[in-house]
Amino acid sequence: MKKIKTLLILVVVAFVMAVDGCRRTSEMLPGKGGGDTMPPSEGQQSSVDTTMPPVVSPESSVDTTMPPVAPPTRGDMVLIPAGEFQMGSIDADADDDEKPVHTVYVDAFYMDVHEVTYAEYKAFIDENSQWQKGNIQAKFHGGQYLNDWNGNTYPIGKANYPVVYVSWYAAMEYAAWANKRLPTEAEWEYAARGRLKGKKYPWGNTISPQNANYYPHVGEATEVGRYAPNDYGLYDMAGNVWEWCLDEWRFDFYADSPDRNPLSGAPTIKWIQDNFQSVKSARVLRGGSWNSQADGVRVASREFYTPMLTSSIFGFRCVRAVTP
Ligand SMILES: [Ca+2]
Repeated sequence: MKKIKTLLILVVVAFVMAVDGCRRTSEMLPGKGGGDTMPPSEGQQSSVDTTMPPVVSPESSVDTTMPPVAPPTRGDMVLIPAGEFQMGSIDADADDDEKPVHTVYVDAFYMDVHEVTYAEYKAFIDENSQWQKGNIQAKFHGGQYLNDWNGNTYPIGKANYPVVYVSWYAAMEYAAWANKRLPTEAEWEYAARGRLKGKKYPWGNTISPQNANYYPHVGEATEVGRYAPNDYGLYDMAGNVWEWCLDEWRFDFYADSPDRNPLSGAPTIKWIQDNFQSVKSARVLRGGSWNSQADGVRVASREFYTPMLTSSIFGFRCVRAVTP
């Protein structure tokens, strides 16, 4: 069912992109999202904080034994130690593409504690004019890139909200600029599980509006870090905005994926980093959004879209290798 549904969605997306430049994409996003709610329109501000977010060196943020006691500073990362986990799910809400559950080992990596924010993204486009709203190449977005920005100015009051309307290409370019990269799908799920074994969510098996931003409780994205982090200190791994991953989406990837550092669609991470501008195949998204029902924000839930797609529910966060 999931495969049929998603293939149909891709066909429809491709058709619309051909007909009207993909202007309607956010109105037909995943059925898991629980509705076609469009985000409220935002006012624009004339001046914003363009200060670069502080970059915390990996060496200074390796203590992951305790979760942060205060909201993280923008730019913070935490160490996700190497280890094995059971990837996928067979719980009652699991889709077929989450099976079989299989053992995966991932190397250690650093991960952004929160989704990339508007303020962080602005620092990127201020230094990289070719990725500004008026300059980005058409092939790198689906027609709504930075749709809620006024030129290079993000919506008023949204500095610490997750940036949205960013394509996979834009997320890849941002990550390279930040000396980071997007997570693999396996890294993302391993980190989201937060040392828990076999649980549905980053904190356990039940969910309430106090745990995360998911449908229909808030109706729009919230400031990053508003909800409690998981045991690694990662915020909003369930809900708020979907997060682009490196991998090419394959329905049956789990049936034959490598058991160490799996990656779909490329021989190496470096290959994707070096060739991402020529990538055409669908990319994985994880974590669900403010527009996803509870089953869509489970740690094992998988979604995918063309890398051009921009939407009010799609954002990202980055990771960095421990040893470059
Ligand atoms: Ca998220």
